[in-house]
Amino acid sequence: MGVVNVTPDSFSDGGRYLDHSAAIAHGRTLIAGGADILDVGGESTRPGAEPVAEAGEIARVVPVIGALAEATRVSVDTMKPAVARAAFAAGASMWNDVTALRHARDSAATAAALGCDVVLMHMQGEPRTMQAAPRYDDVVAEVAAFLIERADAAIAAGVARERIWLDPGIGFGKTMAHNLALIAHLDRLVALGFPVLFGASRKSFLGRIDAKAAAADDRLGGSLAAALAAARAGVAAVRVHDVRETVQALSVEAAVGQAR
Ligand code: HH2
Repeated sequence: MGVVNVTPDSFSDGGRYLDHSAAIAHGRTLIAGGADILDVGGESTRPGAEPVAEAGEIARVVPVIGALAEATRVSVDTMKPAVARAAFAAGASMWNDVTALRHARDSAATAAALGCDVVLMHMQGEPRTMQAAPRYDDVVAEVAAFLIERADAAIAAGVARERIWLDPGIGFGKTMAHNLALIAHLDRLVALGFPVLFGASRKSFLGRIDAKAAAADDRLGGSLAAALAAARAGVAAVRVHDVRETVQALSVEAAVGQAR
């Protein structure tokens, strides 16, 4: 899954693709690089990000989705049901919700009505404050329990079980130790029986492991290492900024696996 951020403030590429034609061109580059899905978002969820009004978010993503959905499968990265509905009308077929359908009272009913694949992501707290003091007794068990609870809630609201994806939400209300524990035990989330989406691309904990990677776009090596670890654990998809490089790394990993 390739990331297309139509935002001024995303943590690694904010402002680069705010212009619709730049975002569409970037999406086409990611498709050429081997992306199977494009995740188009119009609101940053980085720590401290300012919320975006519904109409503004729709105006950012809908023209981009309309152009890219002709070429590939498109997911919309939004917490707002109205944005998801507009994205679907424009051709999206997957809803990536970092709030796991908790943002609005009609989130789950909207996902059920759209009949779409839906990604339920774990987050402790909310984007503005989530990195202030994340706390868990057992991060892997708590994330797994949360995701199962949200999957059950979605199913109770009418979302088909086979439409549900789970995501540990790397970096969303988590310290470096929490992120590493989740990556080390991703197999326990895969064992829950839903496809798992995993996103560590360019995230700040990679820059804590390698102090020379202070800038987000200096974190390609770490992003690839995390994607490979996730692939080995059996995730269904990795959400990345650097599609071409990730496809190459995953292809080599798969080729080595076949030679065993
Ligand atoms: N990470 C980001 C945004 N959306 N969705 C899912 N399901 N999983 C993730 O790990 C995830 C996500 C953060 O990355 P990015 O979109 O590049 O940054 P920003 O939120 O600043 O736009």
